[in-house]
Amino acid sequence: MTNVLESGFEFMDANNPNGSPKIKGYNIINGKLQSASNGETFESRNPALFSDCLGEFPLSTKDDVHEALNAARDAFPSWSATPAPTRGQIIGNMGRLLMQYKDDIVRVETREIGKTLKESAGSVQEAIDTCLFFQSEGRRLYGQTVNSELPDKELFTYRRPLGVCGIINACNFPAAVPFWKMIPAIMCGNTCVWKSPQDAPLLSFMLTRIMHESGLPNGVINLVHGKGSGAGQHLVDAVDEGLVNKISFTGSTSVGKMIGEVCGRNLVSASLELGGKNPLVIMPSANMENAVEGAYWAGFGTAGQRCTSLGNLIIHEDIYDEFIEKLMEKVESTIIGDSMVHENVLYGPMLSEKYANDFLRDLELCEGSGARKLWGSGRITSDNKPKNFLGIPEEGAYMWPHVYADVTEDMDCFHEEIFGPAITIVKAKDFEHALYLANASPYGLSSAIYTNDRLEAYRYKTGIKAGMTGINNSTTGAEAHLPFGGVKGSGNGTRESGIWVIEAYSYWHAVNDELSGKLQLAQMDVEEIELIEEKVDYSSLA
Ligand code: UN1
Repeated sequence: MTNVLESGFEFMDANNPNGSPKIKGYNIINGKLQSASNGETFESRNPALFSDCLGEFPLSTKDDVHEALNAARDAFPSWSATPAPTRGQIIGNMGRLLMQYKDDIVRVETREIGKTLKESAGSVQEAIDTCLFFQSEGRRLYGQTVNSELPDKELFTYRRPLGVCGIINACNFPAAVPFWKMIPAIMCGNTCVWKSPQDAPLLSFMLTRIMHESGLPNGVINLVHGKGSGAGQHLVDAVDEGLVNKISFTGSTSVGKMIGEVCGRNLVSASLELGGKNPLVIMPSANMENAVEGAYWAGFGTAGQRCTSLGNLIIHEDIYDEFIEKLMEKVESTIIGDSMVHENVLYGPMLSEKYANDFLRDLELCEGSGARKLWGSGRITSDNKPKNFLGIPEEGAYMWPHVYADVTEDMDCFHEEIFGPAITIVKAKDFEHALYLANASPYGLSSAIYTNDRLEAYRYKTGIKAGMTGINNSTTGAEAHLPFGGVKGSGNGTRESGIWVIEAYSYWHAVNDELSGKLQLAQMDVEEIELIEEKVDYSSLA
């Protein structure tokens, strides 16, 4: 078994277009490159160009996951005893290396999941920002000194790590989201087993290698590749076996609920960042051009594949037709294609063929709902393509942008998340109705309103049930130092990012130090102070 830093990348024979490389990828367990115990592999393919195979990766077995968990457990005592500022220094090194390799990481992200280069750069920057933020949190992992009710006694609080964390993320932000999880986890002194997203194993392999280059000791982060229903499930099952102290998951609400149940019955902490049907309200006082731009980006940027992407576009009836007309001009001229080849593309392919199939299935909710379809025709093919599609559609998994108007609350497509380029438009009678509609889906992740009425903006932010709200902004675009997460069907109330995420990866330890040399009983040995009540008439002063 080779140490991760002792070898370069292993390239395989490939018939890739333009001679792009195909690599043999490995799990990284205790700093060693490892294949699956049964030798099985899966491929990672470029969704913009299926003929481009990025590499083969281990289809990890239960034994592999257990080996990774054991490595994380063995590494825990010495990592958690490493001073937090030193852990922070290693995290700072990670940020600096990400900056150094940023261009390459960005290109791999675009090649592996098809996001535009600009958006991949955003995702990598979010990972960098996270490292830079938590670098100095290592010097601030404060506890408190607390007064005791007894003399000659001191009380303290300390943040303690939880232990071994299982990390499972979706592939749409393959640099930002795992860093949102693992950076605070290791900053607090935990160790991790990371199940990489099945559709982004190369990027995950690259990032784990960079983490080791930063000076991270072996076993602190262990990477296993594979399927959600394979390695991912084995990692969750290990909670029942007492091998995991924390699961952090970003993905669908149904899988999140299953993980929450397993963690709940074992009293194991779970961070669950799940789906959204994010509402965006447009009021008549809004700056129309700005609002159209925000709605268009929220709906179709990233091909609608963010958990914060626009779901229900809720438009006040006075501007309904005008707004839709302006929006449709943009939608109809959307530039779609492979961002590695073409410039000014708004969005590329779906993240993978699986996401393409799931999207087409979800679209049926809209198709059969009675909503008025304004635009969109499923999968893009040579015979069925929008005017600004660039390239050969059959080479990848490309979708039309879809717009459904006159959606009402009784339709399934009002309530269900559609992960892809599709928005559902709802008409609101007035502000109260718009707010009601914004709260009527089962989710509560992101939300937004365009208005120039300050009272409306205030009422929206106080009345909406959501973890995040944009005022005169789109539903997407969280920053690395603000709390990220949702309520209702969007999560279990835990947060990622900023100082708030530290709660999710540490527990509070209260320590009391009795210096008096005797047993003093709290509550019982506390000196009681008598009330001295004088018969004074204060009303005579009034
Ligand atoms: C996600 O889709 O899981 O706020 C994360 C945003 C991004 C992160 C999205 N910064 O849209």
